[in-house]
Amino acid sequence: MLAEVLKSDITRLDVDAIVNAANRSLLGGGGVDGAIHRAAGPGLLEECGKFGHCDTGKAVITKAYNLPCRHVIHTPGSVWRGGGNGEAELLKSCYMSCLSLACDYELETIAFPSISTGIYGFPLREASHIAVFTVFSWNKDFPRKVIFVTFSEEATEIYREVLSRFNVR
Ligand code: AR6
Repeated sequence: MLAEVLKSDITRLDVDAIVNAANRSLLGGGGVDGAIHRAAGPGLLEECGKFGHCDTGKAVITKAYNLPCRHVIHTPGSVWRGGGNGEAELLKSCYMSCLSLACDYELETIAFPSISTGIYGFPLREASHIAVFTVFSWNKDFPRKVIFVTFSEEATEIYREVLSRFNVR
């Protein structure tokens, strides 16, 4: 698996799929979800509405409308409630569900934001370990490359440090 950390607004990336840190209604919100819906335009909301909802830890795939990427994979992340309520397992499940869709659709490159670490309050360091470990445990043919998209200096440093332990070439 090829993997890199990129500090960027995920809506600007021209990749096969970007992941949206959504909520179970799939009807948009703040954070990266709001940015993705704003940049994609109303077609995305209309398509999301057809799913009804999506459980925490699962994922759905849509078209990308006005975004430069080809698909958007929407996954409702786990809400942090202190750590003893299955939050880590659910966050891992988010990454697995997205990777599984990328595999089904034979997507080469997928970009993840740091799911659950904004409004949902998941501690960044623990979330980055789950993200990187889950991606490197994935051993199917697709995706071939994962981009961990960070939005702050702190997240960028943490992800680079965690990734450097796996990316020994
Ligand atoms: N590009 C890349 N990363 C971003 C961007 C962006 N444009 N904007 C924010 N981030 P959050 P959550 C980072 O709050 O915690 C929404 O209302 C941000 O710095 O977007 O999973 C949904 O509808 C943080 O590290 O998602 C849900 O209700 C990470 O993305 C709820 O928020 C995730 O922060 C989901 O909360």
